[in-house]
Amino acid sequence: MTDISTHILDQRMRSPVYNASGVMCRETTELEAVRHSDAGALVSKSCTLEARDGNPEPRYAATPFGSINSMGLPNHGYRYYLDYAAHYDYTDKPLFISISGLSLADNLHMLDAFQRLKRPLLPEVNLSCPNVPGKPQLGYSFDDMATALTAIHAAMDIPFGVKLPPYFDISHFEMAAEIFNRFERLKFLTCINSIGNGLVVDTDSETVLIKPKNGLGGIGGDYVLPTALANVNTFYRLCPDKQIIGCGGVGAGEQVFQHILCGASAVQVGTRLWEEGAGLFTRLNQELVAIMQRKGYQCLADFRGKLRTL
Ligand code: RRO
Repeated sequence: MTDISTHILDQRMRSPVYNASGVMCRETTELEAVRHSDAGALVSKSCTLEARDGNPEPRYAATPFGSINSMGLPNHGYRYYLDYAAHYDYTDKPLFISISGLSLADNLHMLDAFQRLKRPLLPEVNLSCPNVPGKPQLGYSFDDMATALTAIHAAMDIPFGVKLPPYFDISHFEMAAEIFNRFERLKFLTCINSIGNGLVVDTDSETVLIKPKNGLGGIGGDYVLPTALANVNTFYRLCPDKQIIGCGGVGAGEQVFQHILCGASAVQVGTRLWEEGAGLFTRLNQELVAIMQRKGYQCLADFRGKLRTL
């Protein structure tokens, strides 16, 4: 028997794979589809204090190697997801709630409402939305991020996590890790959000693919796998008391395996889920099991974080 179950904090997941925030999670019908799939957990669309329509369309495009998006945080407002979380059956699979306030005060307000539910939901604070014009990604401003985490940590009685932008420089990994390690109840780091502000060009029409921001948008899919794995493995090494959730470039069981080998405790899927739908999770589980059987691994702990260097 091959066991692909995992834990985030004390919560068991039957499979390590689930949706990345932003994909199949804005509507309760979509959240329910992920819940009824072979995903091991689900996470809601990043929410704001008030509902948002998001950026003008087209704002997502599939490309040969992945996707580009500038959704602009379309969501129903936090009360909609609060209601879902209030009625959720937590014996089924873990529920993560993504929070992406437009200010620290908004984040504190929403986090307080969610923790007052006194349910075992797992808040994932999004420090890395690349697509709201005029709002820089907090994860790239180390002083502002430290200030925000200090206030959030002081206000939180329950464990929480953060969704991080990709980092590209060793000094930035070290500075970010030093900040995260200050906060005991910050228990998980989700690496990575899309690579912000890429540009995909159509040669025939000589145009951009999406309307907002002159075509700039967050890049996901195959393009981002090496960056995602670098972030997972580096924070796994630098933050030994945190759990890492991998995200980026997963299209098959092989990439799930690689994320776990680099140290991920669970693995989110964005672009590929958008393209393939929730049946994807059944396939990923089967492909992961096949790789583990070929290698003689019985459970994820047999290889998690055991990436070898030369
Ligand atoms: O809604 C979005 O445009 C969006 C968000 Br909040 C995010 O965190 N990452 C992304 O690629 N798109």
